[in-house]
Amino acid sequence: MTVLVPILGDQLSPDLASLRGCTKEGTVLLLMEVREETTYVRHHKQKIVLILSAMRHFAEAMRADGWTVDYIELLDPDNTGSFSGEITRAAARHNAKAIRIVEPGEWRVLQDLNTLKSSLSCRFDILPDDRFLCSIPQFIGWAQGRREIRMEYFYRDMRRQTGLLMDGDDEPAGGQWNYDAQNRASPDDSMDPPPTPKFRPDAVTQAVIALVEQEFGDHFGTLDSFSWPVTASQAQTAVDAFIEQRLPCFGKYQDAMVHGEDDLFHSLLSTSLNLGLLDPLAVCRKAEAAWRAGKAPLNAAEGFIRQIIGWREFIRGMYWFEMPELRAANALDATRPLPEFYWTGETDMRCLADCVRSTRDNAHAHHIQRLMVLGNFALIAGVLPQDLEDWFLVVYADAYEWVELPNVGAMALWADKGRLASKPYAAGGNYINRMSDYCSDCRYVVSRKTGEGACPFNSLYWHFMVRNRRLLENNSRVARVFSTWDRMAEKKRADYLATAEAFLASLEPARPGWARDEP
Ligand code: FAD
Ligand code: DLZ
Ligand code: SF4
Repeated sequence: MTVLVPILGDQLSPDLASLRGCTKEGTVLLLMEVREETTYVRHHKQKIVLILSAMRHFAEAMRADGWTVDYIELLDPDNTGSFSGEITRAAARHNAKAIRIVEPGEWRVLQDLNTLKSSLSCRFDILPDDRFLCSIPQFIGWAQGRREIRMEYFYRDMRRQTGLLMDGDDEPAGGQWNYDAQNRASPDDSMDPPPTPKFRPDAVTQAVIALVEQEFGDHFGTLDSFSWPVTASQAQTAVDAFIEQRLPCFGKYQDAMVHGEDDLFHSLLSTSLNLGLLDPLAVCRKAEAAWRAGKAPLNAAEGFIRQIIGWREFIRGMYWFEMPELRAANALDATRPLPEFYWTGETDMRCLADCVRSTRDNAHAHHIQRLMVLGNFALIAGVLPQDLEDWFLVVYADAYEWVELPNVGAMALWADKGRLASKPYAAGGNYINRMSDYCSDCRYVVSRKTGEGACPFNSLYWHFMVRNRRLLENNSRVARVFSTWDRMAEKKRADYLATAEAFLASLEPARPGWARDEP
């Protein structure tokens, strides 16, 4: 009689709660490559390679450490194609007296596991995922009953809880909790981002690449440049390179965008954090140590740590707090289908074309590209949230619903009516021009507001505000926008709206089948 410990593809951590207290002799670890997960959306090819290769490497490492691992490959003829089917089969195969699993990252999978639990006769424990610093009940306790749920206050509690960047129990290092005001520099000539480490595919990854080309060859994205860390030790190499070479400028240029420069000073650690190859707290402690040793400024270390113990934890808490309603949320009644250029990159808008190119080639785009270019465009063009959510879930190697959905639905599209973000992140071309070098070579003219050749972001911004006036004009952070609109000459207002409408009419909707298989 054994204990069966199923480990999901984003739970690749040797100190999982489900393994604690288990003996190597009496335990079987179960890893499952299943079609339900590889195809519930048509993931970017690099995302599937990353997850399956990391799973295979993790299984090897656990075997080498003395654990018994039952690994179900995708093409195993007996593979039932689902977590439930494979756990049921394995429970019988190993005569399991108990099953222990860490709670999954996604609501959809938790529903399936709860159904499975009620159908199996052996003991079935679903344990909290304590790789996150804030448990789901702790977050819900914090959020429930608050008038405003804001990341900043949550983040301060996480600083106190972890002791990161604290002077004593209650004082933030340097006297301020947040140095964001120093983190908004535009790109400039002195910027010289060092190359990020690239991890060339080994034999295991190459076998998975061949498998993915064979089974999912028509999914979005290219595989030529696959170089993500697929083991914990590669991920550590990436952390060390980041802390030493890029952390010092991370804060300052956090919001900058440069055509063809895909990584800048970002860490590129999200794929490893989300797979479980890295411990978030350990990564933050390294960043803090770099600051304390005088190797990185405080605004950089604080900015980076805030992304992880603030935003990442907050987003995960909000997911479980708001599901399942968040998946259907559409507070702004947006109905436009996602434009085809999100998949093809074929658009004259240089900012969007570059972001889609990076997404296709790397299964990655950095935060400000996701929020202020890809998200902002969809927001002001009125794209249906569920279309954009599917796109984001497909295209990024770090995308799981727990992190994608609150970022896209709530942060970028304000579909939750501001429960997560106090105002919509809507912006015209000026913002993109200030933070990037995109506009100088664009077919559109960023300073032109209306008519032929005008940057589409400019008129769409006003079209969005006017469309949503009823909901937004009572928001104190947006209200003055409407005073500006009301003071504009009538002709100018009409030109804005007509320019936006002509542009919207020219958008080609995405053909069906990019994100999900057609029924
Ligand atoms: P860095 O800029 O180096 O930041 C460091 C770390 O902070 C990241 O690795 C990540 O773990 C964390 N982080 C920063 N911001 C966020 C955030 N808003 N939410 C959660 N974690 C954060 N991140 C994902 O991991 N998966 C997603 O599917 C995802 N979808 C997004 C969709 C939109 C519309 C937006 C605006 C953001 C999204 N993010 C997502 C957050 C962020 O863009 C990525 O985490 C980041 O770009 C990953 O690159 P990096 O590791 O170089 O990050
Ligand atoms: C995303 C993904 C993919 C593409 N494939 C698998 C897989 O074959 N086996 C697996 O265990 N996990 C996979 N995953 C990750 C799961 O979708 C993820 O673990 C759940 O959605 C819970 O977050
Ligand atoms: Fe994007 Fe407008 Fe700038 Fe062109 S001009 S790159 S469309 S913001």
